[in-house]
Amino acid sequence: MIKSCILMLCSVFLLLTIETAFAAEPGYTLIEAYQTTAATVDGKWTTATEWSDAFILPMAGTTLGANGIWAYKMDSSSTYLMSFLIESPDSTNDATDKWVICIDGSNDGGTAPKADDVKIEITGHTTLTMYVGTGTAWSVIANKAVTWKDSLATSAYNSANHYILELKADKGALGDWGANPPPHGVYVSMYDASNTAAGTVAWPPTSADNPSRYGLIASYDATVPEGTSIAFIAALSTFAVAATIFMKKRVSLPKL
Ligand SMILES: [Ca+2]
Ligand SMILES: [Ca+2]
Repeated sequence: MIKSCILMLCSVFLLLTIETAFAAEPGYTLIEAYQTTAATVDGKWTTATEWSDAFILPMAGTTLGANGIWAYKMDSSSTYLMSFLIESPDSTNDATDKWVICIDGSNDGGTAPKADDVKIEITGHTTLTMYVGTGTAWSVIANKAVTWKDSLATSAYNSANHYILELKADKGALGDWGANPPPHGVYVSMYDASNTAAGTVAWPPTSADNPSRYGLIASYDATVPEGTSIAFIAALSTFAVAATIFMKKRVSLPKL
């Protein structure tokens, strides 16, 4: 028990150190899970366990459910494909519905997007636009081999028909930061034009235009045993995040 407590405190300290060093939005942290199953980009859970090997977070609040979730995992086998899943409660096809994923590749923050920051924006369920930072704003660039699909489907998190996005992006092609391991800044959002009261629902609830307040992919983890779900319940508490990482790491720690 004493060893466990020491390890827990070390994990918390390490995470707090990481967050301080990289100035990410406090409490919005995940780790890069290495996949055991390759996702099929078809806008739905192709199998019941397609995303069970990913790090899964609530889009808002602390509950994984119908209000929205997102998930991230990595295929490091050859092309460093980042795979993303976002589920929105949205069920209406509007021309200005929007998905956004931003990556701060070098995780160097800044209050405006820089050359190592990319924004992937999908509008109206039809059109992908990609941007790179200029130092002061976003500039449109050609799609860097990002593949995506969204569709109306059900899932274990929402039994009603709702929009589900699946997207893959090759780290090595996205930006000049290359296929480096984390840390990376990350921001994801969804917007339903039929629900303007909700507005843009984002993780973290900040701005795509301000990398210094993105969330943080703090590190990577290749120790997830095959078939083990690492679905994450509560993202808002730094200590909960640290505890979760501790619980995962504990599997592979040598006995003291
Ligand atoms: Ca799928
Ligand atoms: Ca909509």
